[in-house]
Amino acid sequence: MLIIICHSLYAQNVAVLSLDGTGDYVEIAHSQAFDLSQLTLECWIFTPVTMDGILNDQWRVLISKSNEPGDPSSERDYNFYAGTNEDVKVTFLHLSSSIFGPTNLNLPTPFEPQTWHHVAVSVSQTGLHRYFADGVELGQVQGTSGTANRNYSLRIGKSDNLWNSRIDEVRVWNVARTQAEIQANMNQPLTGNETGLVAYYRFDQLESLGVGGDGLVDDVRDFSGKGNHGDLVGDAKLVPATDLSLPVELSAFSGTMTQEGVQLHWRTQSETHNLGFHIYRSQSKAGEYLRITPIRIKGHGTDATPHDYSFLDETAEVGKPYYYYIEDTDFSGQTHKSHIIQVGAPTSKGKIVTKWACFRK
Ligand SMILES: [Ca+2]
Ligand SMILES: [Ca+2]
Repeated sequence: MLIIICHSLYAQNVAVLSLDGTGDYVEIAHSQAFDLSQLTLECWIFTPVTMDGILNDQWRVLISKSNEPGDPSSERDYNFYAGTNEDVKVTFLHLSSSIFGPTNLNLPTPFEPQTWHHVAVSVSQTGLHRYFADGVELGQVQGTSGTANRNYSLRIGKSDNLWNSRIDEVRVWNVARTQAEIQANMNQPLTGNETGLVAYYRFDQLESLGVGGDGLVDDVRDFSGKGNHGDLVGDAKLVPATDLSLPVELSAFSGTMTQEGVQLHWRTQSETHNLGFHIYRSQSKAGEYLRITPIRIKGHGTDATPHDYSFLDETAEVGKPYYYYIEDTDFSGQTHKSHIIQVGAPTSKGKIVTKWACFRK
């Protein structure tokens, strides 16, 4: 039986970068390490809840290396965007580049506002663009080959528009990473010694590293060891990874099909005013989801220590695929949904495969 339990970054994560969309970003001086002929850009994003401060058809930049907005011609080594629609769902990922050519790909399922997701784009030496969302490849687009060679700063959260939400674990690589490589470490911190890593920002604490010449404790360390430290600009700040105004931080959610039904397990990293949980199930990812818990599974109120929970879905039939999410309710009655996991049907060899999804709610 194959069971993969996804442990999110939460276990080690202290803080994340928070940007309000009105002049906040992180500035990293140009370095030759950023003159790339192939690359991978990746980060975790907490999808925005409003459209405030957003220009240019709701394309929001996550990581950029380009000239200033308003300069006569748009010179972009590589700008990685998340695209949103009017519902403030993230619907596509986009790389705008004067070097590698602009490409974008749609998400099959848009990201809901105020949910954490991992996003990545890679460009190979031949200009092949690959996009990934939560470790799943969205597709490939052929661009052009070339080498980024301008001296513009690398910026997190700013180019011709600004990201107005949280972002974490920003990584820049000088290689086109594969899906397997992205999946292997998207949910855990890097050591910093990984081959091809040229910049890595954890945003867990501010330091005084002399960046920007301001002498302030407003610098973010580059954990790649390449010395590409960054400087906070504007109101950019670090906020606790736990401060998301949600009652529960879920660090694992998995399901296993057994002869007795589907055994669900989840772990909370901390809870705040948490009344408890209901489980919803569907036979297709798009729904309709129906509640399967007859009574609410009691939470632990407010508690900063992890708790494990389980529920056996006895009505699930062996061999059928099922989709589940957890809904938690706080003391004020507000509810929040987790992401969806799929619990699969037996394979031809008779083994049971469990797929998982993970998140940092
Ligand atoms: Ca962090
Ligand atoms: Ca500084």
